[in-house]
Amino acid sequence: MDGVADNFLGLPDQLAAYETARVAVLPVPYDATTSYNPGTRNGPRAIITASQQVEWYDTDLARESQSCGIATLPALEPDVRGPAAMQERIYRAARRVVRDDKFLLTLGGEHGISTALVRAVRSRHRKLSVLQIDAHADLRDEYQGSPDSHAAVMRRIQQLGVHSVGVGLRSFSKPEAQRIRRDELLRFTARACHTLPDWIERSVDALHENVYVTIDIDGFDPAAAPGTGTPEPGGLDWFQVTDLLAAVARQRRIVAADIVEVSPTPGSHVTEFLAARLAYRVIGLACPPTRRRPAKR
Ligand SMILES: [Mn+2]
Repeated sequence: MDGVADNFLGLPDQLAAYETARVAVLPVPYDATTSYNPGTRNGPRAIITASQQVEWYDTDLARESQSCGIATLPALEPDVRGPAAMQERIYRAARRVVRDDKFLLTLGGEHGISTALVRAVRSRHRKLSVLQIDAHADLRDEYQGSPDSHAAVMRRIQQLGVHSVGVGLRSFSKPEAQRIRRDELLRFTARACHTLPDWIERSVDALHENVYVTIDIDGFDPAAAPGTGTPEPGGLDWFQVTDLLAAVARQRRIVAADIVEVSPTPGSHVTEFLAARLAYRVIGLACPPTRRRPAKR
């Protein structure tokens, strides 16, 4: 053996080739607007390295999911001209994948990248909702002078006219709380997720036919995912998040996803391993094995 290939899951060439893969993993090591602990630029690299230890057999799905083909794209370099130029660069890279009819899984990087990703996915998929898993509401008009800030990403997505549902929230400002009420946004706090028996059902019911899933890793409890810029106590656990995703996949179509705000911490690989397992689960849920197509005549 030549050793493990340096791509997502460490796949051999025939499963990692872009032309035939149903899934494209896009690393975006970008953290220009991270407010507290920069380091999410190291997220994609750490997640890909961790993914090479992930077992291909998914015990919950009771199948291997890598056979759909998963191509790992080159990391998207930051655009030195600033956040607006970076948004455009991300949009173009994502649009290419979406136009090629592949499932786009983006690894951040900071949460601000999701605006461009959602724009690209919306150009292909109508009836689109965004499902946000996050500790924060991210509904600020701007943050630290930047409209492209991670703390404003769900407001930007709202302004695109894209419907969204949020879960796991437990840290937001008074104006954000007022916006949630005034605009009648469906948002489940982490407390609600821990106490209401039907939060998953109600979340899925509210989603449109096609779903973009944006997972800020800080939606998880810091015990499960400590490596992130702004950890908040009282978060979701692995089974809450994966049960939610399974319910979405059963009743809607997950058309693309991102996992953002992973900030590797020296001495602990917990967060990037969780992110790698989660990315693989999302792929497995979104791209179930297809029946063999009839041979072309
Ligand atoms: Mn967050």
